[in-house]
Amino acid sequence: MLRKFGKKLSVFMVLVLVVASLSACKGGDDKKNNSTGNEITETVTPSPTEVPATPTPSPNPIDDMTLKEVYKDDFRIGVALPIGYLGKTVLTDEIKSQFNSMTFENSTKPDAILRQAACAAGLPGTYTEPVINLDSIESYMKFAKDNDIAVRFHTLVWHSQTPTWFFTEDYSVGGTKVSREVMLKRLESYIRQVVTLVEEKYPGQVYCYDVVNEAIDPGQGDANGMRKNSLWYEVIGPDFMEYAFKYARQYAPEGVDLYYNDYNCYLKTTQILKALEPIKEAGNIDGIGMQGHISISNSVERAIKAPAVEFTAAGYKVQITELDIGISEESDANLELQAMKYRVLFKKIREAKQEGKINIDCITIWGLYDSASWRQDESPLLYQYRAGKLIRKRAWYGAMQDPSVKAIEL
Ligand code: 9MR
Repeated sequence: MLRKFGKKLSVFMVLVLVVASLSACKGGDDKKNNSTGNEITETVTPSPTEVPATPTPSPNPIDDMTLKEVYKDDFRIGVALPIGYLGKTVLTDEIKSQFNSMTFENSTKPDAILRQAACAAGLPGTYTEPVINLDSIESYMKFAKDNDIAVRFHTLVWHSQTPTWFFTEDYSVGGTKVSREVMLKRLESYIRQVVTLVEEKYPGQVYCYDVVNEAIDPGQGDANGMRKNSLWYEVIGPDFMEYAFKYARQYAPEGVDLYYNDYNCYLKTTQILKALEPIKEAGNIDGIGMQGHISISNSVERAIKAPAVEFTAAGYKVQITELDIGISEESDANLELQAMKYRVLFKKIREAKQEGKINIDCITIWGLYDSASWRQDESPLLYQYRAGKLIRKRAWYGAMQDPSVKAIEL
């Protein structure tokens, strides 16, 4: 009896020690980031050796479930896709079963839609009526429709992936910049044409637009924290964003949500809310998209949950629009830490949704598998693609709330 009790006590003591050492490692997460580029770089990462092994049971019942089922009462689950996956059933089968929202990773950005030769050749008729073309997304839109996958459109207005020739008199790269008035007309025309064409060709399929992407960068000296290294800012002025949302509201069908989308939102929450205030007052915005390019050493609470709660309190819908969680090196321990981070993130966001603290509509993973990711060196996604097979990583099990992945942050 006593021996039995002693045995129980020592198991208990071991557990206490593990928990104590885990909580002692917490807090490294908040070590400062730099905000260059779109990704968050950390100076401190948790030590992989502190991660206990968490084997997956075999067979694992989770294998027969899907992400969109697990979160069906809470939010959509999205994926960003490049052109080129259609026809590869190993990819499309998984996309169909797991996701109910998709974003084109690059194909709905202005540089993919605007047609320079036709713009230049059509002058003067095209001077304020640029030529656009959406043919490249045709088959994907059909795939999305056939499989009940709603589309979030990324992005109408951005300083990047928008050709410089779009801002010049003759649509040439080195041409003279047009006036503010002309650029406002081009902006109106671009938004009108794109939104109208999307609705005409694919009625009801796009459920939200990123109207403006990454326009706020408080480090650049603008009084309202607007990014200054942007041709939109340079040619139109800081109010280009208000006009973009005004036009988007004018042409988007009722019920289609209009989003402002940005990275590192937790480092500029106040500035984002301030810059969006007039747009909100005019009734021209519905939500804020938080990109979510983070690393295993970021705190979910600080980097994701806190700004999402604040945006919700200010009356916005919220989406995590470009989630990927990077690791510095692809070791088993790091992959496990990544799985834990995915688990904690999805868990915290779902709980906050259920408590009414975060009005979240969708979490989109920015890509399907690691080697196709823009951060491929950091293996940030839920799948690997090897020898023609799509393999679910521990990260997928974490996002699925598989109990074999610990729901703690190190
Ligand atoms: O993932 C996209 C990558 O394929 C492109 O090369 C890159 C070019 O700008 O854009 C990436 O997507 C970006 C997104 O549109 C906006 N937020 C940051 C994303 C990663 O750079």
